[in-house]
This record gives sequence, C-alpha cells and structure tokens, in this order.
Amino acid sequence: MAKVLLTGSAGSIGRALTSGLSALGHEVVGLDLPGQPADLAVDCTDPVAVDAAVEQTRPDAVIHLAGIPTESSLPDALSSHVISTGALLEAMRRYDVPRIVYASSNHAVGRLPRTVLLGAEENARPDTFYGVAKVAAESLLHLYVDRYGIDAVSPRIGSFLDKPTTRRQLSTWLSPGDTVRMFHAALTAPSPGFAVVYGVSANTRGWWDLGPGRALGYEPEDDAEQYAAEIEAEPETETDRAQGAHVGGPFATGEFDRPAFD
Ligand code: 15L
Repeated sequence: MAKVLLTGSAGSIGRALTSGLSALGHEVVGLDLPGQPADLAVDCTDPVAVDAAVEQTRPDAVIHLAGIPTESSLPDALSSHVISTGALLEAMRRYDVPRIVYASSNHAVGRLPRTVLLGAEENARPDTFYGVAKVAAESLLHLYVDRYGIDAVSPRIGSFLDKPTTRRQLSTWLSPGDTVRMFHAALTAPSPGFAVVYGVSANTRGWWDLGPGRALGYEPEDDAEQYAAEIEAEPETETDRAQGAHVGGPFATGEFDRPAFD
C-alpha cells in the first residue's frame, strides 16, 4: 500500500477517498486550502507551497482532486486545474514521486453527442472552460509521462454522488464505493504509463467504456438502475431531454455559456 498525498481532501470526493483508501491500508495525507480541515494547508496553484508539501511528505503517489469543480472564467479554470497540476508534477519530478492519479472529468469530452460507446481514446471535445482546463491538465500529465517516465492515471469522473437524482445520472453516476475501488486500482496497477479511464459505476444505462478501467483492475460493483423507478416516477422534462443530448449534460447546454474573462 502507498503513502498518498491527496489534494482537495476536504471536498466530497476527498472525504470519501480519505476514509476508503485508509481502510484499504493506504496512508493518506490530506491537503486543502487554508481554513479547510486537512493535514496540510496549501493552495495548489502556488508552486513554492506545493514543492514544500511534497518535500515534507515524500509520498509514493499523489491524488490530485483540488480545483474549482464547475464552470468559471478561463483564467480561473486554467489556474485551478492546469497550474495546480503543473506545480504538483514539478514537485514530483524533483522528489522522485512516481505516480499521480488526476481527477479529470467527463467534461473533457462533454460536447460529444450521446451516440456510440464512449471510449478512452476519444479526442478532446470540452463543453466549458472547465472542460478545456481538464483537457490541458491531461496533456500536461502525458508530457511528464513521456519526458520523465512517471505513471499518470486520469479518471474522467462522471457524477459523483451518494445516489443519482436525475435521468442523466442513471447513466453517469459514480458511487462512493466505486470511487474508492477505482482510485485504489489506479494507485496499485503495475506500470500504467499514461491512462485515461471512465469514472462511472457499472450502470445498466451507461454508455462509457469500462474496458480501460477494468484493464487497470477497476471492477465497479454499483448500478444506478436501483434508483430508476424513483427517478422515472416524475415525467421526463425538456431539461432532461436537453441534458441527455451530450456527454456533459447541463454543461453542454446554453445554461453554462459565459464570457471567458468576466
Ligand atoms: C463534474 O466534473 C463536476 O465537477 C460535477 O459538479 C458534475 O457536474 C459532474 O461533473 C457531472 O457531469 O455530473
């Protein structure tokens, strides 16, 4: 098992992973912004502070979850997701940390229409500045894998929730239990190199390829279908239909359009 430096530890995924990975025997050191409950108070967009945190903890792996989890201005999105990832990768290179698991998002390909099985080799097709930043962060990981031989696994997370509440989420749900199983697999798979996997549960209505995750040892156990009757008791709305058109759901609708620099 590994000593893991986990950024964004005070968030919902961070809390689930801290307890779940600790229960599996990993040693988790949590890092979050000052004022949040965490082992270390660090702003991940500050390369000097990130360097000091990695030097202090000397982890076997980094899990990078920190970042604005929704749409923002283009500069904020790039700083939050790309600069923070660069700061961590530089510190990892300096202190020989061999692996990073990066919380990417389905919004990296959110503008793809819901037509065929979504495979990990799909080209980037972001739906927001948030998605653009996730694509750029994935590219940065790939560069460091190629240049320095680290391992980088990038789960494109669907909808992390205790339970699904919309029709779209019957396809995109990622349960807390499967989240722990997926990150554990990403931490322990032998020599993954650069790998993109789809972060969803084994949903009956899912259309994202679980093969790349399974190749790393991620075996999802949950299925959103158990919530289908409850969700479908309400009639389908225009919003449901609009959210069903693209991978990114609401992020791919006009609701999320905004100027880049305001
Ligand atoms: C994400 O990446 C977001 O962080 C989250 O707020 C949800 O919108 C999720 O994707 C989703 O697509 O359901």
